[in-house]
Amino acid sequence: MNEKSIHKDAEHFISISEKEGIETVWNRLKSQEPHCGYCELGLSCRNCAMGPCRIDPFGDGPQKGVCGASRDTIVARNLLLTISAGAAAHSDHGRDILETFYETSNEKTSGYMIKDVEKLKKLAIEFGINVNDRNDGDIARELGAKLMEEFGTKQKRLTLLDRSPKKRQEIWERLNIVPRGIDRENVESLHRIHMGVDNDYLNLLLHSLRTSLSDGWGGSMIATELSDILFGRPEPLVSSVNIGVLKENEVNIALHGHNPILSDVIVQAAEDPELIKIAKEKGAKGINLVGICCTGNELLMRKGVPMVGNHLMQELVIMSGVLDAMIVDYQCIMPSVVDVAKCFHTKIISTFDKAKFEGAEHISFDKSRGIEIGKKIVRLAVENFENRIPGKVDIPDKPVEMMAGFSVESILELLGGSLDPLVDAIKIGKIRGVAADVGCNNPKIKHDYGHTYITKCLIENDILVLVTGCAAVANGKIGYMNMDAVKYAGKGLKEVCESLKIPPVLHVGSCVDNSRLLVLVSAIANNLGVDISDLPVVGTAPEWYSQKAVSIATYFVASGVDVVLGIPPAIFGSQKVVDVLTNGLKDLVKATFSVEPSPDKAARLIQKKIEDKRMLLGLSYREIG
Ligand code: SF4
Ligand code: MSK
Repeated sequence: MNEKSIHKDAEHFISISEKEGIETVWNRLKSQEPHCGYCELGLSCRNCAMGPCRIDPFGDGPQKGVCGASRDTIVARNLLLTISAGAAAHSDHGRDILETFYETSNEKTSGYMIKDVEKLKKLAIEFGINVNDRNDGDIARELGAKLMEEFGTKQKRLTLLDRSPKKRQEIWERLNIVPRGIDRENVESLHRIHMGVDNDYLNLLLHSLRTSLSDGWGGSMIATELSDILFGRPEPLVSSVNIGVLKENEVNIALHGHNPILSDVIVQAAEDPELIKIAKEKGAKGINLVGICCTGNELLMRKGVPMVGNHLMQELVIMSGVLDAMIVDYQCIMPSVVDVAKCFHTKIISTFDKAKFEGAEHISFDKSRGIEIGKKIVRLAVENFENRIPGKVDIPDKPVEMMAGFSVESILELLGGSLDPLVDAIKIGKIRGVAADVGCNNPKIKHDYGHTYITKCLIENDILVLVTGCAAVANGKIGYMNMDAVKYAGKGLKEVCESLKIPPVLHVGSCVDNSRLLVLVSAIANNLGVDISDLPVVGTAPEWYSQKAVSIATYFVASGVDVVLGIPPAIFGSQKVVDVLTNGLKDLVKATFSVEPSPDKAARLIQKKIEDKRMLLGLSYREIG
C-alpha cells in the first residue's frame, strides 16, 4: 500500500512510476530534503548583490543582513513578495479575461459572445453605467473600459469593495489598506521590498493585506464576473471525476491550468463534425475532453466536463497511456509533465506566450482567431491517437459522480431567491456554520488526506463545506459531492441537504472563484446586519503549496474570515511576524491565521472557531473539546 495518496488511481501510478523509474513530484521532493532551514523559516534574503544573506535562527550567528535588515524585516518582506506573486497571478488572469471581454464587445474575437446579459447589466450598474435602451455591445464596451481602470493608478479604491459590509470597509479605511488599483498595489509591493524602502515589518504586513485584497476584491473577482458573463453562469449539474473519466476508445484531451479563454474554444472545436470524422477515421469513437486543476474546474462548473484529477495527479494521468494531448494554459503546471510525456505518446501543447515549457509544442493562442486555433490544437490530439502504445493503456479506476455549479446566484435560486432559509438554518443550528476548504495539494502531505479528513469531520458536525480549486477535486473524488454523501452529514445538515437536493459539500469553482466566497459571506453578513468577522465562517487550506493560495488566505483574513493552514508558511523566523499574523490581526482586522498540520486538530479548531462565533452572536453553542 502506497502512503503518498489516499486514492487508488494515484497509488497505482505512483507504484508503477517507482518500478519503471519515471520521476515524479514525490521523488523530487525526496531529493530536495532536507530543505534549507533558513528558507523554511523565511530568514534568507537575496534581494540585492550585497547578499545573499541569512539570519541565524538561534542567535549565535549573524542577526542582520549586510544592509542591516533584521529578521523581522526579512521575513515580512519575503511574505509580501509571496503574496504579491499570488495576487499578480490571479489578477493577470483577470486581465486576460477582461481583454477578451473587451475585444468581444468590439467584435474582434472569434468563438466568444456575451452569454449572460443579465449578469452583464447587473455588473454594469455596479460601475455606474446606464443600461437602459442600450445594446449589449455598448454596455460591454463601457464596462470593459471601466474595468481596465480598476487595474491602473487613477482609482482611489476598487469599485467591487462596495459589495462588502460597511463595517468591513471602515476597518480597511482605518488601517489605510483599502486597495487602490490592482497593478498599483502589486507594483508598490515590489517597490517596498527593494533594499532600503519598507523596513518596518508591521507596515510590510499591512501592505500584504492590501495587496491580497486587490486580488480577492479586484483581479479574482473581475475574472469570475467576466468569465460568468462570457462563458455562462454556473448552475448545479452532475458530472464525474477521477482517472476513470478517460476513455480507452476515444481521443482524450486534458485541459490543464487556470484560464477558461482557451479551454472554452477547445470545447467548441471538439464538437466540430470534421474533427470528429477524422477521429473516427483514426479508429476512435469520439473526442473526450477532461479537466485538470482549475481550467478543469472552470469547465466542470459551467459545462459539466469531467475532471481527471487535481494538482498531484497531473504527472500520473499521463501514465494512463490514453492521454493523446495535454493542453496547458498557465499556473500550477509542473514543467515535469513534458518529461513524463516522453515515456508515453502524450503531446504536451503550451498555448500562452507568457507560459512556455521547454520540450512542449507551443501553439500561440490568439483570441481573434480563437476557433481556428482551437481546431488546430484539437486536430493535433486527434492525429496523435494512432500513436498510442497498446501495452501502456491503463485506466485503473471507475468514475465517481460529482455535483458542481454552485455559484452565488445558483445557491440563491436554490434557496428560492433569498438567503433567509440559509441564515435561518444557521440561526436555529441545523447548520452550525460554513467552512471553505480551498487550495492545492502538496507532496509534503498525503495527497488529498487533509482536504477529505477535515471535510468529513466538518459535515458530520453539521458544518456546510464550500470547496474550490484542487480541494473540490479531492472531495469529489472521495464521494462527498454527490447526493449519496448526504449520509455522511450530521442530522441538521442532512435535513437541509435533502430538502434542497444538494450534497453537504458544494463546488463553488476555481481558484479565482474564491471571490464568490467573499460575495457570499458579504451577502450573509449584510442580511444579518453584521460584519463578516461576526459570522460562523472559517477558511482552511490544509494542503496548500502556491503563492496564490497565500494571497487567497490573506484576503480571507483581511476580509474577516479566520484561516487554518495545514502547511506552515515561511514566517517562523520572526516571532514578531508570527505574533501579528496569529494574534495581533485579531485587533486589526478581527480575524487571524492558525497553522495546524494535523487534519484532526485542524478540524476541531475550525469547529471551535465556528461555535465561538455562534456564542458571540447569541446562537446555540456546542462545547468543543
Ligand atoms: Fe542582504 Fe539586505 Fe541585500 Fe537582502 S537586501 S540580500 S538582507 S543586503
Ligand atoms: S489549481 S493554486 S494547485 S488549488 Fe487552482 Fe490547485 Fe492550488 Fe493550483
